[in-house]
Amino acid sequence: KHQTPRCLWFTGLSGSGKSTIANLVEKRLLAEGRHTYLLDGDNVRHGLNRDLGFSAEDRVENVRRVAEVAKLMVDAGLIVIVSFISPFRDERRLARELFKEGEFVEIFVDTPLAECERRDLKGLYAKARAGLIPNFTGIDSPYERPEHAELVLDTTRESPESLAQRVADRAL
Ligand code: GGZ
Repeated sequence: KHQTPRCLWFTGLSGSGKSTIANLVEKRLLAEGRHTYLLDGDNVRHGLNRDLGFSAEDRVENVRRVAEVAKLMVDAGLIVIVSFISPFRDERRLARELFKEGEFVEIFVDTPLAECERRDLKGLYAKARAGLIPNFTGIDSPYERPEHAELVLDTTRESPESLAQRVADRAL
């Protein structure tokens, strides 16, 4: 089936819903016969980037490598879905600059910190508040909100399914 290669780049806090929505987008695109690949912490931080932690420097390198891999996959014709906190504006700009006009779609999963912390699905915020996880994004490491995202998703007002449908529509 014909497809326009793209990079769907999710950014947002830990627990904002990036992975949930990204996985639903992939399902939706696969159901339409598209060829996709999902890059996220599970398949990247345990392999290619297992030498990297969560210092500002390591996050920048994490995101730089992910962007380069995404670029290769887009060149190979895939719709690449990228799901990392990617907290710094500069590194997201550098990622965008690797791609042709229109290929890079920045998707800000704009769940407020208070809501991520209230949900705390993995108990990480509680640990971070207790000082057990240093450099935790939103607690003692910054998250720079995107200013030019193509899509801003409000998970407090819309279901993951309907948000995923809106993202998938950008790639269909
Ligand atoms: C933020 C951390 C940290 C720290 C471990 N800060 O909710 P999760 O668990 O599954 O997603 C978070 C993930 C973030 O990794 P990324 O590669 O997306 O980050 S970045 O783009 O900034 O490089 C969280 C877990 O790793 N985690 N320690 N200190 N999140």
